[in-house]
Amino acid sequence: MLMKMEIINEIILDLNQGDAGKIIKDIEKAIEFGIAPEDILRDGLLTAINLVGNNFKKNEIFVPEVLLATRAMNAGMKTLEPYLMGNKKESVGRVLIGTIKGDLHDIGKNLVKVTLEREGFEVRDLGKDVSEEEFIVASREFKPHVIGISTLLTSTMVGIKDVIRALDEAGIRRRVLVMVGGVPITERFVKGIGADIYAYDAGDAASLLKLRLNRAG
Ligand code: B1M
Repeated sequence: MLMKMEIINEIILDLNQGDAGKIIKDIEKAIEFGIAPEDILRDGLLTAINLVGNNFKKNEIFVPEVLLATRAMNAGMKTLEPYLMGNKKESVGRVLIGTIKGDLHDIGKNLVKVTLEREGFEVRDLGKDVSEEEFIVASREFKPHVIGISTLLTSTMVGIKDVIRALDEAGIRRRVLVMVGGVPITERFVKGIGADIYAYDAGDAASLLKLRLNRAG
């Protein structure tokens, strides 16, 4: 038990120090030790990035440190991804996902993507800073059942409304569900802009989509 906590604490430390090389080794060590990938994600990576977020808010660290931590987070997620994926199931629906125009935060969106894939969704990821035109072009090609939009900044929230308007004008809106998530998002905001689903986190996104698309777990 002590050993498990020691390895998890090492992972938290690696992320706080922005040590991408060491975090890969420590995650592999944790897997070898038999720690569940879900625990490594929740107790290690997510705990650590939340600590980084709090320190950033308190001005105890600044953008360069957050960027290093992000690099370590991405390296950690990449290492963990194959273990989180498990056995790929048959597609239960297509989801087009992206972070809204002007917003460069993508860790949460990436986590939603991995979680949905793990639950059997086919996901096309448009990345970050995605414009309404990019959502339209990709929707025409990929024909998603759901369009997922992420934002972490209050200043970019309004852009989601522009995507919904553009989808409407392109005649796509009535064929898709629009799911929105990210730190500043609320149920009320989602209703107000005419989106369909507010998902609090990645797990919530997967269960709500299964419910709405009527796909059994
Ligand atoms: Co920035 N940043 N950042 N940042 N950053 C926040 C968001 C902030 C809250 C920090 C703070 O002040 N406490 C603040 C926003 C304040 C606000 O708007 N009210 C902020 C700011 C101000 C900024 C800059 C403006 C800073 C500056 O330049 N002065 C700048 C903006 C750049 C831009 O986007 N144009 C900036 C830059 C950056 C970095 C580039 C350094 C880096 C991002 C790197 C990257 O993502 N590739 C960064 C980071 C890492 C953060 C914090 C510390 C961590 C975010 C994160 O990854 N969390 C963040 C502080 C915080 O959130 N507490 C902060 C972990 C992730 C797993 O959680 O993304 O919340 P999260 O995702 C969750 C849920 O929200 C949900 O599920 C996920 C988990 O299950 N979810 C969805 C997310 N998307 C979803 C979509 C869905 C469903 C659920 O469906 C489609």
